[in-house]
Amino acid sequence: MTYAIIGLLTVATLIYGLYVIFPEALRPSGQGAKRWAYLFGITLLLEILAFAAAPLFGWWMPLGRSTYAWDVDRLFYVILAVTGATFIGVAIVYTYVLFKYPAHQGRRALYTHGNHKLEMIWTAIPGVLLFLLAIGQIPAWLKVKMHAVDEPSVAQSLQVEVTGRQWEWRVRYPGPEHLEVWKRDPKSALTDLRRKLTPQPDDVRLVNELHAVKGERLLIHLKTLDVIHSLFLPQMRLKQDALPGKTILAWFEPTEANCQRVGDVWRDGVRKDAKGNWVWDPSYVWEIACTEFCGSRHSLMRGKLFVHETREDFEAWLKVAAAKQRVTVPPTETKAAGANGVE
Ligand SMILES: [Cu+2]
Repeated sequence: MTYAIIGLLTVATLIYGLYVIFPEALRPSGQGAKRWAYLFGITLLLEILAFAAAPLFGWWMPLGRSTYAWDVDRLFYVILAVTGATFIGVAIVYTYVLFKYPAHQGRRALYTHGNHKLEMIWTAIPGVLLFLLAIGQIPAWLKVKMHAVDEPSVAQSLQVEVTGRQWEWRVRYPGPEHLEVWKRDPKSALTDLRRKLTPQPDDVRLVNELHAVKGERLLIHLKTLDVIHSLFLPQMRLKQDALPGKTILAWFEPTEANCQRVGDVWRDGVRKDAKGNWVWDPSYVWEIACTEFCGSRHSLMRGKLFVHETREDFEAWLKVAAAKQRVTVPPTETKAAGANGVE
């Protein structure tokens, strides 16, 4: 099916390319030739079929797994309906006109250039549609972009700093003791939020790995060290640009977990089945991507999102991660391993 569609698209592109290079070759040879009407009609039909079949082949967005996912999706579907209906309507009229009025000796085309009434109509209709969409998106925007940053809500949230650089995501969590301080003194969590999570010696640092807790808000202080990057968590429906010189606060709250502890590592790509057992499911591998073309290795700028089932599981992971980064390799061992490549 994929190959069939790619093949058809290639043929269509080739035909169009030939027409551009040799316009005479495809021009209707006689009176009343309708080949263009057929070409555009068939193309439209194939497009509608491909659109209808896409979800069956999994060519669609991943399911949303955050509290505001549906607000974003609803907006997407409304805009898709408006633009889709417009596209199909225009294409049908276009094909009909090609079919009804092919080249005919002695018939003159109708010129509408400078027709005020027509121009008013085709300016007013998109204007009204865009205005309605602009108003309709406000609730979703407010929900995603405006955060309640009062003391009780921040004390119950996790905070993390995510820094984009060419070409990786650097992630910094407060250490386990730091989290204990937040529990004892909720005000300090708010202070840390306002100070954009000032770096501390016991911070836990990771690369291309983001951890969150199911049912808990994760507040992200998003930065970049060099150019503009864009943090994209498809399953969370979070997409936020990182701008040089700015720390931008973003957030999401996952509604499902996707990782499980196995010894001292956490395995992602798992979900809980009806009986409460973890089962492997590739659709639960949740990628972090950069969606701003940021240089030659932009496509390698990807990571993984781990959502823990409980806060306890997250804290257990944080302790393991903190212990791991404190391990230093004694110099003798380094020498024996020939790590510097001289020995
Ligand atoms: Cu990037």
